[in-house]
Amino acid sequence: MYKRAAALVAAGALVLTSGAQAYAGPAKLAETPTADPGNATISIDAAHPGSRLAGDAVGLSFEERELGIGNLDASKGNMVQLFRTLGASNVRIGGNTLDRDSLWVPAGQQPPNPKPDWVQDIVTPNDVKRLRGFLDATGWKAEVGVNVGRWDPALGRDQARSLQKILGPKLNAVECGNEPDQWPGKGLAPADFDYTQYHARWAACADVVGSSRIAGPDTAGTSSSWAASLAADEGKRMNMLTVHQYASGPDITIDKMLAPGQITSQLSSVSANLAAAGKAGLPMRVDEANSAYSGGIDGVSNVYASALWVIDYGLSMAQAGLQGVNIHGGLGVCNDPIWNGKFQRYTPICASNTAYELAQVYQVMPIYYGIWMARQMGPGRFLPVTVSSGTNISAYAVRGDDGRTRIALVQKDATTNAPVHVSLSVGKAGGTARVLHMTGDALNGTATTIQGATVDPSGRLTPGRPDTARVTKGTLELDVPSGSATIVTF
Ligand code: BDP
Repeated sequence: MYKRAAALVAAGALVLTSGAQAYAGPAKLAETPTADPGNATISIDAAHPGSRLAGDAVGLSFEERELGIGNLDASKGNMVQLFRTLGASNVRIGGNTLDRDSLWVPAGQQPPNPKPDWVQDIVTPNDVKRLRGFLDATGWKAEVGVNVGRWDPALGRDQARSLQKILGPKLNAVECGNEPDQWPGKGLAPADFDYTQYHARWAACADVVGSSRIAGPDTAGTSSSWAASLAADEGKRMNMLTVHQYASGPDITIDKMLAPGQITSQLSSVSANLAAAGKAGLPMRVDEANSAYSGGIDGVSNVYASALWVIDYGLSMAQAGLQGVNIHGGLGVCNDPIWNGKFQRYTPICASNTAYELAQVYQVMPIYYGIWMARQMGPGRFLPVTVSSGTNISAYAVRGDDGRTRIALVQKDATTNAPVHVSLSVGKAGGTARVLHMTGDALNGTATTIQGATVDPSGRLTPGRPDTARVTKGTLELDVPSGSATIVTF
């Protein structure tokens, strides 16, 4: 049991009045008295809307490889519907397979014969056309990478131009390479590769992109200073600052992932980048994120607990001033290695067997439901929230652009604990609220439902009828299951 809901109090303290530059570092925890276990007192300050929750705040991220092997195809399977179910957002295509494995082959040219040893995937303008069809069908927009790790000026130019020409208004930005801070370890740069050398390579890519629709640097770590340096040096040629962040490495556990300090430490580790983005006038995304790098961890990344984590993560990052986060995944058979023997435990979407993988008929993992819940909160502006509870609960409030107020409660204790009684002061005298619950059988189980419903084979999610709760004298009283997420809308 937690002495106090640190993340919650922190969430309240972190509420910002303007964009990215406002986040000044980890919030100091307010000294709220410890409340009784099993209760939470939460109040919303409806009079002081703060930072913006963008409509596309929680998006997805996939590997370049998916283009090369023909995935994200609107003419097949149920992926279009799975994207529509989440609602139009931002998808980023890149990852290790961009620079390390993928060779761009321009229209009308043949792949070299024999192929260079490193080539695992060939990507052509036809693959980008397929992506355009997919974006048109889903209403999503994309950031897509150019191979800069293995820079070839002629191919780089053709790849950048093709992305712009084919994707047109569906292209948010071109990304010049993936995780350049790790290129030496992948044989893509000399051991002494530093920011100056990286900057020269980035500039060669930016020159051929020739527009200011560039996102970067997509550094692997948030601790690298390259993002801040690039924002300062090249902010005018960019339209987004991007870094990657995984909650942890192989040592992740459910307890660690859901501990109140987890979100505060993830927030503090992007704070320098966020400040640099703000200074350069750039929006910022963590455009590749998930619970644990190296494909995630079995029993943590692929279970219900990850759905609770992602709601907290996505909303807290947005509240701190990020435009959004992109949850990374790979489109193989669920829990099987998909390439280079690598597992994708963290992927939101995967296939139940090889036949379905080839037909592009997918199922969803628990984290998908968490993304769906977070997506219900926007677009709008965050409202300050204060929380006092003896349980591990966090809360976010948003005044929607549609005029409604939405409150997300993320209760992160074991599902076997007693329900938590929440008294919610909403700053509004009366009325009826709609209440939507995401529940699971166990934090370490896979069962996840929203108002009793799961995603059906066509990719649709039709939650059961929402519960209702009355606001009486400005307060709404409700019980939330332990280990659940709730969205209250009024
Ligand atoms: C990142 C890569 C991505 C990997 C991921 C991981 O960009 O391709 O799949 O790590 O380790 O560094 O899971």
